[in-house]
Amino acid sequence: MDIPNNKKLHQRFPDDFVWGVASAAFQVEGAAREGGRGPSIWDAFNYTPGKIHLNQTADIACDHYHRLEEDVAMIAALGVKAYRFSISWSRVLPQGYSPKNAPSRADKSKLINEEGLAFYDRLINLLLENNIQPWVTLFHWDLPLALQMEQDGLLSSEVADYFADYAELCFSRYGDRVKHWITLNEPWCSAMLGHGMGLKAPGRISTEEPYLAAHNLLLAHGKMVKNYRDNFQAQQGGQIGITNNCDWREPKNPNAKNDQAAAQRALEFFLGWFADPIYLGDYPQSMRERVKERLPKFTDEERALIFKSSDFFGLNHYTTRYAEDMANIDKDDPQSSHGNGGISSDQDVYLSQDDAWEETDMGWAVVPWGCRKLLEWIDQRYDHPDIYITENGCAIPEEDDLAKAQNDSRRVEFYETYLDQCAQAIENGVKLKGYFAWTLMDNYEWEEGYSKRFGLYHVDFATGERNIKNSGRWFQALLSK
Ligand code: PNW
Repeated sequence: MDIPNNKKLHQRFPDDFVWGVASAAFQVEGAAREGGRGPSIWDAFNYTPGKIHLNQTADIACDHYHRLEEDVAMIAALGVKAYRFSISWSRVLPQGYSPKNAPSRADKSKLINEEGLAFYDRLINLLLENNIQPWVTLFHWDLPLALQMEQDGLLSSEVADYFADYAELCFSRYGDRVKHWITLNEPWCSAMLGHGMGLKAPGRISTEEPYLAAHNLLLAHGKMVKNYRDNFQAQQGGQIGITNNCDWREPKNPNAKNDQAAAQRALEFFLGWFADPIYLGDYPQSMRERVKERLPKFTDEERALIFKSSDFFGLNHYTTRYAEDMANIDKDDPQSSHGNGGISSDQDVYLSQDDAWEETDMGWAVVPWGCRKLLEWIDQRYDHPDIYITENGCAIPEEDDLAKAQNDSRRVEFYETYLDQCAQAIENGVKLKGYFAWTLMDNYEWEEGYSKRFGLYHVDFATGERNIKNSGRWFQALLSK
């Protein structure tokens, strides 16, 4: 195998740079109805006909629940020193409620599922024995189904308290060993794709719900962080933050003022929506002006809860698009319905891709410099926070075929070119402190089922067999320098 010379690339990152791989519970664990696990909104979405590619379910997925030792050995073999995974809330609290907050109708004898808690104990211990730091995401979209059905899920003003009590259980059980907590993964996706576009669970389509769901998620994040800081952080000595996702938006005509404004507005509607309240104290002015009464207002107490509530800036980044002011666009042009990473009529931004940009199997353009520009935008806007890229990676077509998957030079090139831009960002003064590849192994790609493969390891979903791809070997070589 031809491994490019990546020694120089590695040397451009500081010695204490955190190198990791990432996954999420629902995408890898399987064992959906084993070990006392309760259902989540994603189980229900799986079983709603027509929502998922070929109606595939995550009942088995990578069967990670039964292959823990093997999978940790695979992580260790890559040479990474950090593994980001998520806890399935309904595996540890099958009804969503903890003893602290359960309503009288809940079955009190079965609120805490010790078997589920023990699974993550084993995972954390195995990682530490292998010198790998656990980076734990508390919520990667899989809300317990009971909270959706009985409490209206993310639309309930009380949901934040359920998040906080679930998180407290995790801090108290695992915080002696877990020093890196991520409260929420990509609340933009839960709010916009789950409550705006209907693409992800719970599959709702609305122009109002996304803003309410996002508001409640920010409150949930704030309450989880407050509890950690008040009751655990001093003693346990860990860090806690949030991971947001954002694409880069490049003005289509870089010299046109209205395209520059459109790109800025698109970034504010994507990332500013969540990061501004945390770093600047309120939603972006552009959102306030355009979303008007559909955008909730923070009370003084809520504002204080959320302001400065992240110890680091977690970022998931995948792609770049051009942004143009919608006024430039002929509205009859069928292309103008192309979508704009949110509710079009709220933003008035038209998005497009360059014909010259290569696309991944997700249709996401490969634009490495967009990653650097986004890192620099964050650095400027939020006053130089410590940034961790908690996901970056790509799906490559035709990788069902093992031989093709193993020969994934396009993925190697993706990582090489994106990491080159990350190094440039560091050289330009950005405080980028870590990078997690998405993902450890091919897994359940949400509504795409098993049709999109992002892994450094190939998984045969019929047998469960795992095999390393060239990109995995490339990481091994990079990290062994
Ligand atoms: C992320 N978008 O999802 C998730 O955190 C992962 O679980 C997922 O497997 C991975 O990226 C690849 O899809 C995203 O539309 C889904 O901008 C959608 C978007 C971004 C990220």
